[in-house]
Amino acid sequence: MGKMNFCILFGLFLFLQCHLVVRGEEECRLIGKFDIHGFVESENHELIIGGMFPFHFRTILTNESSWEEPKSPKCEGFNFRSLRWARAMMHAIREINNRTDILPNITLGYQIFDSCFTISKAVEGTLTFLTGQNETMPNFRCSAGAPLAAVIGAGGSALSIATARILGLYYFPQVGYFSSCSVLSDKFQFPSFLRTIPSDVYQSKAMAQLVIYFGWTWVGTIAADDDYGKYGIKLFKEEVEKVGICIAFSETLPRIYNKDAIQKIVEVVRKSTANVIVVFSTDIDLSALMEEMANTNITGKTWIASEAWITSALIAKPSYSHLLRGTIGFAVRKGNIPNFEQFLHETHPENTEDDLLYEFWENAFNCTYHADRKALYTDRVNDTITRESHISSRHCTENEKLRDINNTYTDVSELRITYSVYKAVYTIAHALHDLDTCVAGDGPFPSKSCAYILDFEPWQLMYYLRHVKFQTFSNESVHLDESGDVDAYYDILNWQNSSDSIFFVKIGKYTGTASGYDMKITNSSILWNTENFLSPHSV
Ligand code: TCR
Repeated sequence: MGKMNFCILFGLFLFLQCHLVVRGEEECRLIGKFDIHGFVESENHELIIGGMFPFHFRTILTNESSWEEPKSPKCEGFNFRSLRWARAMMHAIREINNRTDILPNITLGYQIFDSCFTISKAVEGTLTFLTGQNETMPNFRCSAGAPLAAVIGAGGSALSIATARILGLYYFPQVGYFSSCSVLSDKFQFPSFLRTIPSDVYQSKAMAQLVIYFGWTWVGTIAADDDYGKYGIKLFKEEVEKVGICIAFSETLPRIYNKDAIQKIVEVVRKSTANVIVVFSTDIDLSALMEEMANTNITGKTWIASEAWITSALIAKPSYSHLLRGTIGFAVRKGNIPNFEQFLHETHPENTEDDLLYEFWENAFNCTYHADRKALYTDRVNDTITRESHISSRHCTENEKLRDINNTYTDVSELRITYSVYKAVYTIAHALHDLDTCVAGDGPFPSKSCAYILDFEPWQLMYYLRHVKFQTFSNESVHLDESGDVDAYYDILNWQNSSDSIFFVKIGKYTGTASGYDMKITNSSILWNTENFLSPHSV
């Protein structure tokens, strides 16, 4: 299947390229209008790092007519958490530019696109990176005013899989911050993909070990209908079935909202005698089910969470706490990012030209920017996103302050994916630094030569990325194995609640390597969602 996808994409890409070149000779026009939303800081920079983040939750289906020029679909549903991730990339780049020990003579810039959690948008962004926006031939040297060194992203595994097939053709470095699917370790299929989040091989095994540890032998599973959910739950099932644990039910979340399908899952959960339910999904895909579940009287279930929803504010809502307290799950390593909180608080739309920040402000403060205050913004918004209908018509004033509100964007209590983004930027910066400090006559390339920082080939940077080794401010040592993966480490968290909030308590940890694993759990710290507050029976 993988090979076939690859051929299709490659074929499509060649076709598009030919099409563009032929037309380009006469009139130099692009087919389709790809207006991509994001952040750019690329002037007066020697090198650019590309980034892709899901600033919106989805694209909107439109009734495209075949007699009109194709347009990129609009996006909707602003994702505060993802803005924090992107700001971590900008913060890391700013920090590296101020450091004298990493790339002292090079200033890095960035170009960041919105993937809208959608494969087509991510592919669009990738082509934009490679073609240099209005160039009709792949030419990443002209991407954004300075050569593009590497790309961070694309986001979820399905998006990274699609984009890695294109970038892989050029052996162009791509560093994933939360694409955790096990297939991405396959260097035959994804030769230039590396990541700073562990492969889900370890998480699926860790979940299986957790179920075995508590002696549960009858569990239900729910998975998102994407590569992440499907691969993750498949591996989990294989692991538990080896030791005779039975799967009570196995449900798939609908990709596009569908009330009937959701209600069917609710009924399956209600009727099942399994009290332990393993859920491999992102928070976004899971939210509709939890909303429906919270309206029922189902209690006494213990939910096992995959990393993508374990600390999500979208799911850890106080109004769901009767249902979800007691949840246990895995979270990737938490890290410290110096001065990041302050950097987040400096955010203000009027300090920048970035229209995404206007949209953020309107969503965060439930106010509308006056049209003539930012005419450009309004035009762009109408073209690329849909204004949220829930936003009040109250005009934004000068007085809104991020410190006055409780927003996921400024919440720095669980910097996990954010820290993974930060590490991805540092991984690239250290590799570039190593490339830059190569000594001629002692280099890794033919005749012991070196690459030149202002004019290197993507595969030359790949060499350095694969050998990178550095220490973060949290004293974590980062290096990538031959599959481009990091070692697996997870905190095991348990959801406990006070009257008006859910908090995440660390009850153990899990480390995994190719040769084995180590899991430590402190049973006495766990809060169970059962009547007698003891571990549930699920046999
Ligand atoms: N890997 C998922 C996506 C994902 C995610 C997240 C999305 C992960 N963690 C946190 C939102 C929030 C882990 C994937 O598709 O690979």
